[in-house]
Amino acid sequence: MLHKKRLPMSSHADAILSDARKELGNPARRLLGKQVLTLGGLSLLSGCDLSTDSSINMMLRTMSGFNDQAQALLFNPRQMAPTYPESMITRPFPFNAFYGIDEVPEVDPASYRLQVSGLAKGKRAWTLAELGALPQASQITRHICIEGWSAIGHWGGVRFADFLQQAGADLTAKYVSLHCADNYWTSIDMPTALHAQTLLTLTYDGQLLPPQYGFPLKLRIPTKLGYKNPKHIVAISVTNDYPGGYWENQGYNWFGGS
Ligand SMILES: Nc1nc2c(c(=O)[nH]1)N[C@H]1C(S)=C(S)[C@@H](COP(=O)(O)O)O[C@H]1N2
Ligand SMILES: [Mo]
Repeated sequence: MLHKKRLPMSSHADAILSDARKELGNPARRLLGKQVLTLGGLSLLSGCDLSTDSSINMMLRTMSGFNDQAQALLFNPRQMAPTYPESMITRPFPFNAFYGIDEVPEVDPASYRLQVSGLAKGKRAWTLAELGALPQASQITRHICIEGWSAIGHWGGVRFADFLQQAGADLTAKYVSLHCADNYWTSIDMPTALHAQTLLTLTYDGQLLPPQYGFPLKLRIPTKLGYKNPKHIVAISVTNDYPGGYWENQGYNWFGGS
């Protein structure tokens, strides 16, 4: 059963996960009425404290086996990702991209514009100064990469919900796609875009976002896996047509989190 008593983790993790897998193989209705799981909830279920490499890997393997529909049923988009004290920030924070650190794109802040297109009234370009002038928020959350590592970081910026509102986005649209200076792209559903912890970040650890972590703009979504946290964003599009993504089109699960 999914919500069997929580057992001391490590030794029972395998058995609990295999139960969870069987559960997912059953008709979707069996999942309804059961405890709604988040990434954090799944980590408890799997006995993973999200800090042990082997248990993270195990959890991620299980997660990537879930199809989008099963995840949509299991994960509650209103659930909050855990936050952490400053003392737990991972230093140095890891770099990751589909290329090496020496190929990080250089974006000129003066000529930079964030282009908004699609189902939005305010189809316009935003300067960094304009984004910096919007109300700012910050978070210390855990970034989880499907490749099997996680790290806690400190990001600051504009709540994406506020930005979308300011940009005149149609908040009833299905998707928001995000396009990056390195030609990476990903897309998210509107409930995730509007989630209180989804942050259009301009800073890392109180400093301007460093190049390797996504200068000048990274969308931080702590309820999603790393590949759904695009760096170097240059264009945002609001759409009802499924936009896919760089890794998603190569088989990574589109839902990618809670
Ligand atoms: N533009 C862009 N964004 C990206 C990626 C990328 O290759 N290009 N990789 C993703 C993946 S898989 C991860 S784990 C995180 C890594 O972010 P970090 O370098 O800040 O740790 O960026 C995500 N966003
Ligand atoms: Mo990743």
